[in-house]
Amino acid sequence: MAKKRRSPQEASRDPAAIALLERAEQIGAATCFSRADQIAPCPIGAQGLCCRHCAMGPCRLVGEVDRGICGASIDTVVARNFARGVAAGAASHSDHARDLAYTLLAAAEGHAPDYKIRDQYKLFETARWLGVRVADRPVEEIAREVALAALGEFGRIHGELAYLKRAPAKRQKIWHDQRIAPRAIDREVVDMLHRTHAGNDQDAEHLLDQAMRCALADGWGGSMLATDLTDILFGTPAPVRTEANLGVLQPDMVNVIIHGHEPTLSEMIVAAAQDPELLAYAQSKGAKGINLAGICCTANEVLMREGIPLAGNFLQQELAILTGAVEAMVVDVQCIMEGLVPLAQQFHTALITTSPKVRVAGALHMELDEHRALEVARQILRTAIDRFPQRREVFIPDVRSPVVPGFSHEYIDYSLGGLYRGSFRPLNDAIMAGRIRGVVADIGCNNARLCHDENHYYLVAEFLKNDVLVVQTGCGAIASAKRGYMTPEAALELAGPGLREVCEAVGIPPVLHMGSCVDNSRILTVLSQMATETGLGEDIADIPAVGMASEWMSEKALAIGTYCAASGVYVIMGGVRNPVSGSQRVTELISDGWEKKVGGRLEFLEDPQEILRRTLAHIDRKRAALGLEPYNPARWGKSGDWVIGQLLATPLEERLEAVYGRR
Ligand code: NFS
Ligand code: SF4
Repeated sequence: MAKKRRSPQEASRDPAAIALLERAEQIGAATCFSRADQIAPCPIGAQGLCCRHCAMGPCRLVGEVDRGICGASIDTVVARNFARGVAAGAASHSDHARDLAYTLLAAAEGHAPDYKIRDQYKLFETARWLGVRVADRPVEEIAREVALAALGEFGRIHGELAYLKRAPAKRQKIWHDQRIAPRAIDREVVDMLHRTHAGNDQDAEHLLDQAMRCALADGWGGSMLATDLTDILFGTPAPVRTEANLGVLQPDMVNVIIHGHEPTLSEMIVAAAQDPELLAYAQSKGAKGINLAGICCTANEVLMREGIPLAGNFLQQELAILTGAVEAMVVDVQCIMEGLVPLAQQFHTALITTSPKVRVAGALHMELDEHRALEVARQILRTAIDRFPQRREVFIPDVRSPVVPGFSHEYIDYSLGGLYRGSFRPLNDAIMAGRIRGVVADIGCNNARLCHDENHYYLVAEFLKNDVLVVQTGCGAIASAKRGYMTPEAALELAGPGLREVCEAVGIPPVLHMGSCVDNSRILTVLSQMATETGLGEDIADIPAVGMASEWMSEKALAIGTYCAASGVYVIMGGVRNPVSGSQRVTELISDGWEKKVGGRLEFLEDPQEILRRTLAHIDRKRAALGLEPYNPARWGKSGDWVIGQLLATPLEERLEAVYGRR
């Protein structure tokens, strides 16, 4: 059953994407957008009702059929499908962390000469959490032991993950009482796969408890380690100013897109792109220079630390190639569409895989070797430069926005403390006083079944109007970057009066880019620090905050949603159909059931207005539970700066609407 073909304007809210979708139609190129129009989602699988866990099946539990051949119930099948998704997501983030630990180990032992310890302070802090002695020892020795201790967390024999201690005491107690404190990262993933094998754990609630434990091993294990190890090797982010959207591609330069998730090779490419020899080589081929731009979370990693511009988010990977201006797209792991291959073949673009784990049939493979990483990066750039003379027609939409990313929790701490001395006190005070109504983390993906970026744009703008501070990572962050929401100036024009006062005082944008998807661990750290400061209760669940992935698509997003819920957060997965809707019981277990057990809940909601309504209601409920004054925007906004803000003739959001059309 083919669906109706969407127009470019129905498929995306981003003008650069719309222009390139029109281009795709002109030249008859297929993209994930056109394929989404062709393939209707299977209604049985979409509700979690199809089991393929053994070869007696697949069993499709519909109509009269309420058990599989083995007798598995609907609740079991739905819970198993969900839990396997969480395990895959947790495995992805965590395996990424493992590779960084090996890179740190190689650097510390002197086998990876191109990598250095760039942030010693972060190394010492990580050492303390992992129980590695710091005092008066050579940095390499500490780094080596930190890498080994990090690797130890994957197969820890006794006890539980070291980083659980970073959560508020009350949260740790909940995990212990519920017996969901993760023991070792690999163990929880393997345990989840084991339990979901045919004929094993067949109690939906018990399966879902393990899904929480497995997800926690990601959030407070794999992802948190990935963030720390990346900061140690490449530096802890601080604000930089750069640009976002496909308009960052340069018509007269060799354009190289770095796409995927791991910064290990892309950081080397950033270094190699400054090599005078390669610049001369590019010039010898008629190009003015080498221009790098990023897609997905590799983009976020090098954006946060090096200020490399963003080309776009998940649904823009194919569109980048459609510009005809990309000489090479270099990919590492995760979120890489195989659809890139046929498209790259229509152009002069070299699609280059680089991870030992990821090959794509039809792509060039140039594998990252840590012993000679910079040399591999140089070879990749030479390959890109060689393609430049083959370039034909170029179509780069003139669309880009300024962006100020780089908000690590350390930087937020510093920027607040810089004014008031110390920690998250000012943020807590602003929430307690009602200047900031609450906090929303809008994270996660794009989904080709939805209108690209629409939910992100709409929800973030609404939250700002309602004095809600927004923090973002992943492709949601890239959406806001492209939309112009991530500059301090945006606060003047978009934010409600209270939020605007705070942003002006501290000099931060009202939407904070906190990094890649593994950097959702930074959000856990911020929430933990807010909960341990006085005034907002004593646990993450007490804070007036909501997490959401308003256009989610990946299993990684399921893992993130689950570990946030298990950490006490109300989480909304937005856009597409509830993947556990086949079972009323599972739907209740992950919402009301989890709220009783762990204080957080997971809901799947398709309608963005409903997401907005429930988010604000939850924030107000949490405020009331803390005994805070009800949110009242009329109290704020009398400062001089605000009056100047009022004088700005047209608010930014209205100007954006004039360009992009009203929602
Ligand atoms: Ni997160 Fe980052 Fe984007 Fe979704 Fe994919 S890139 S890891 S999974 S699509 S946000
Ligand atoms: Fe069917 Fe049971 Fe096999 Fe699943 S595990 S495919 S429900 S027989």
